[in-house]
Amino acid sequence: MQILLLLLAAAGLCWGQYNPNTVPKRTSIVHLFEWRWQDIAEECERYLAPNGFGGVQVSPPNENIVITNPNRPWWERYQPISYKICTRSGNEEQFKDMVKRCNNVGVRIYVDAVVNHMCGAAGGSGTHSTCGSHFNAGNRDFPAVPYSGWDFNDGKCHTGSGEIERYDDIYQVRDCRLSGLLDLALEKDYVRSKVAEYMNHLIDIGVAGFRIDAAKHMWPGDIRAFLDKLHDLNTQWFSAGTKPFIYQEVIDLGGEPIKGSEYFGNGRVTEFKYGAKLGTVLRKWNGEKMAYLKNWGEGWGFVPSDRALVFVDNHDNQRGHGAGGSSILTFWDARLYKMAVGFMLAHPYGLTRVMSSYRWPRNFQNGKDVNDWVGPPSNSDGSTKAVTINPDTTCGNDWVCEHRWRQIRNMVIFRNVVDGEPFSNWWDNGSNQVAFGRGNKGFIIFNNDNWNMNVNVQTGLPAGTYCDVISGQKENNKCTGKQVFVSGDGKANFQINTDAEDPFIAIHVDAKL
Ligand code: QV4
Ligand code: CA
Repeated sequence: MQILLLLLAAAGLCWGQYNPNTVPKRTSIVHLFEWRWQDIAEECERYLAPNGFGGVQVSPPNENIVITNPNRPWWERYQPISYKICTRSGNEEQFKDMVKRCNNVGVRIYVDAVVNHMCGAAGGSGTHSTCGSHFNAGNRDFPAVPYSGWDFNDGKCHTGSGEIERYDDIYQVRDCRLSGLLDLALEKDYVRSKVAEYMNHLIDIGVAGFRIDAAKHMWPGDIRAFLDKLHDLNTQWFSAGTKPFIYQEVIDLGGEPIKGSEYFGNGRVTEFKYGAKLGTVLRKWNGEKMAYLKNWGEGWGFVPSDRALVFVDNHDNQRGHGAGGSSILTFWDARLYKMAVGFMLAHPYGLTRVMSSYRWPRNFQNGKDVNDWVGPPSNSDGSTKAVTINPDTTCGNDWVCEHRWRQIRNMVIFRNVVDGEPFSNWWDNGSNQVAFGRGNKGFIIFNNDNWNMNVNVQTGLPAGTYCDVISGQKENNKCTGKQVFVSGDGKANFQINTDAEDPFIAIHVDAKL
């Protein structure tokens, strides 16, 4: 095996960067957006490990600008000031404690690496930063890194504004400022080395990989260059020679010259078509219907499954930023959202990421949410509120905790149980009643039509009585929700009325009485 790894590594095919480095049979990651490190550490121990989550994507841990107008927007964390581990989520000691405690229970940490840029050109000068580091955006001066004017792309960008003005020009997309953010000169070895130094610091602490923010705005070769400088993962938790998992944020809905496939050499890419299309199908827009999901995955023009990071919504498009548009389903659309997440977690395509959000006071004016900037639940001093857990296991303090919703948590477990099993026994009614199995381990069925469903279908499962893990689960060898009887020939009867709380049923062999 070692020889094979060496050969693969030598051939530059070090496959490690496509592999999330999760412990076996943990197949999903969760984005605990804006959570504090101490809350994530606790969640790893009390919830994520016991329920089979593979890892956590955390918000950018490096020092960012402090913006007071609007008041502490969530997106200030996408405006770096330095690579010090120091934000509203916590300091370096708290970050280290989180990584250790999560790794010790087999839950990995993936860092959102914002390395294409620093703060906005209009960020001003002073110490309005989360660690008090001085900077001067006007002079491109970031002494806490250090970066100076030499380390930015100003001279390389040929648009009048210095910003990206058109996405059909691959040069300005990479070498000009995204929304006015000072664009780093990643063709310089010095800049590549500073980025790698930051990422290596995190790798040595014990993280398992990285989301590469705004990857579309960096040349694939420049990303490759700093990735090649990265250490192998910390052998306290990973076998020697393990590469960091890499997934790159490349928004490619088609129609632009820049494609996700350009970035495959570095790692996986975010497949934004996934959430946009699934939302359209479940909303039955544009004549879409669930029967068309029979060839879901590469059949819909998505990137290959082993290069895809998939999600129903993300922190941008759940609030109208980034890409996906109005079809994106979020926790605000709870009933359809659970169906979408359930479908995603049951289907074999891609590496799945579950979103975990906070509520904010949406305020639509002329179709736009004027409060899309509102940051995490916070105290009067601006500090982020703790995640409190209610007696019914939901979260308080306006943390939504979608990952704790029974239907979603149980489907994370479903995905683990069926891992490696083929997509099988597809059935549909030609409209919005569909079903499919995963080998002989699991089966799911949906009724998204506006009439009741009562059908007998082939599940592929061994005979027996199964607990539906959507309306309940198996507890003390009893079903707390619906039961499904699979007969000797693998067939079962499913009845789903349109007024069901959740119009879908899922069963698997670990939920069998
Ligand atoms: C504005 C004007 C600029 C002007 C500037 C002056 O747009 O023209 O020059 O003021 O300072 C915030 C503000 C934005 C402001 C910018 C710079 O919203 O109005 O520019 O700061 O001051 C997040 C938010 C952005 C936010 C940014 C930085 O979504 O609104 O900008 O953080 O704080 C594309 C990319 C994709 C990107 C997506 C949002 O291809 O990579 O847009 N997604 C990622 C992250 C996202 C983040 C960034 C990239 C930037 O997921 O959360 O943007 O790191 O599709
Ligand atoms: Ca760039």
